Amino acid sequence: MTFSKDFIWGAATASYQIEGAAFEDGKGLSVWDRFSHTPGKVFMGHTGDVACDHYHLMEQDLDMIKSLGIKNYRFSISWPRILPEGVGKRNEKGIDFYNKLIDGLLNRGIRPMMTLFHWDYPLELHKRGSWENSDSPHWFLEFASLCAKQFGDRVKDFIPLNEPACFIGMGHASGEHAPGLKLPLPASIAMGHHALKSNGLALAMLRQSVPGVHLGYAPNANPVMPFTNTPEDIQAARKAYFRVSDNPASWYWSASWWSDPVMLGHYPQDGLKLYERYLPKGWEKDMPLIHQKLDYYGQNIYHGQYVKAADNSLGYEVVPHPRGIGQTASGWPITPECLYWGPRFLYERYKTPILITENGLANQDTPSLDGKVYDPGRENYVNRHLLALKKAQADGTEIAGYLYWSLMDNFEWAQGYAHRFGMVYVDYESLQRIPKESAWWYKRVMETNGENL
Ligand code: GCO
Repeated sequence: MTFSKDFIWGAATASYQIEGAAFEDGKGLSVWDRFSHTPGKVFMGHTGDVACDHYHLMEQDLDMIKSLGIKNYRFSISWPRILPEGVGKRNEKGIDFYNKLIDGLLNRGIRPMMTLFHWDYPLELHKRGSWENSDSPHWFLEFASLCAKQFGDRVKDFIPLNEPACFIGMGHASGEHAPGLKLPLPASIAMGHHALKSNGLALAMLRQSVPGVHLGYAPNANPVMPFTNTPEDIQAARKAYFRVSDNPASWYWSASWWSDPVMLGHYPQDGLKLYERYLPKGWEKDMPLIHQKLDYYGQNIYHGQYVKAADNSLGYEVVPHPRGIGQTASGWPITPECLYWGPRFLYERYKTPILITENGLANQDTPSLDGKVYDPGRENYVNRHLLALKKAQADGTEIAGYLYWSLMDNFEWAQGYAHRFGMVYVDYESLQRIPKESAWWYKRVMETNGENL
């Protein structure tokens, strides 16, 4: 068995990471605009003010996407670009920008896959309490409805939320990301619930108002993988993957907390035991709304951790990575089997085709004297991860597709421009784009539907 005929091959980006034009054409501010301008928050004081300047270079980028053979392109909407204050008055120039992007994609035969929210939360709504405010799901619904109305005639793939674990946890609990808050548990857990409710409201609305829509989700949680293929180790890994952490400082790193409510209609039992008391009053009545049918269940997967069965209270123990394991330029271990076990365990639990909404690596890329950018490390990484995904499919896991993160080098959040995740190299001074050698290799993979792997 191989990848399905209608396998979704493509690449992904996010608005704040590539667009630039942060203060132009009526765009409102996001929490990232403020955070990146706060001294000490982002590597070397980098900001997304210009980023890849995709806002101005969009036509050229569209031609590039086409030339790279990318048929499915996942991008996100900057909420304050189209609703400068988050709700209320809309910004026509922002809406025009996305209309041109969508039309440009469709004219070139590329399917637009729209993430509604990839972290650039409107600063005005942040001031009103952001996700903690019980009105916030309705603010999100207003934004999502505007997107459905303006773009839903042409866009048929919507992913309302990207990685709630990160924008709630890293944004509002650990404070490493915008808006940089370190809130106590009751606040951050309530925020998480409101984010899930926002997701539910948006999904239900999109299902109703966009004919022929496909709906997804893009959470993240590093897969846990069995050290050996014994049933005991496999069960230990499954258990560890879906366990909710009892460490209050890292409660949000959990596959099940963010996905069981959406996919199964309830919070995981172990999580409720620990954190139910922090959920907002009346949370139970939101569960039917939070529980929505998805057409594909997305996951952003970059690396995983091995465990083996153990005779302790958890039933498993972490197996350290082998000495000298390959690492990406961001220090992440290279563990290709994460694209086997992650999808397999998620499919078993949620019974919905798996879309890899992000996978990729940061690499030390720099143009050579001949002007080309050689990145065999990226080819090796993607090749190995795709083989693992192919094996998962062969073993019965339904895989909807694979989107490489990222189309081009971009603003890597708190790491600024230090990490290059792109298939296309970006010179941030001249804004020149150079497809890396891996991009041409990936083009062949997509053309042959992975047959050449
Ligand atoms: C994500 C992030 C991306 C990152 C990528 C690499 O969805 O994880 O949203 O924006 O750039 O994951 O860290």
